[in-house]
Amino acid sequence: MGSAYVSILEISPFVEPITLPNGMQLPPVEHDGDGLFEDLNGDGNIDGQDVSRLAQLVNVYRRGEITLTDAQVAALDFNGDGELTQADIAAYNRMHR
Ligand SMILES: [Ca+2]
Ligand SMILES: [Ca+2]
Ligand SMILES: [Ca+2]
Repeated sequence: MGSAYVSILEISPFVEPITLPNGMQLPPVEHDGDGLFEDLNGDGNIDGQDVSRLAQLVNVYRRGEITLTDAQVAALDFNGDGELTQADIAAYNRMHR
């Protein structure tokens, strides 16, 4: 597990943070080694702030205001359907609340 976790960090799709249209920067961080980047603001805690950041990010992404790479979408695809949608916010809430 240790080496797998390191390799996930090495290929982080968020080497460059995502910049939202309002100027907020999101540097999502993998928190538990499952390949999903649940610490959206990268502060080391999983809490309500991350849920609201995820909701903001999904909203601007769905409106076409930001673009994400396939690897970034995969890292935030909390329900595993291959897309980043409102359903991932619900899935995130089920996983982390
Ligand atoms: Ca994770
Ligand atoms: Ca956080
Ligand atoms: Ca999804």
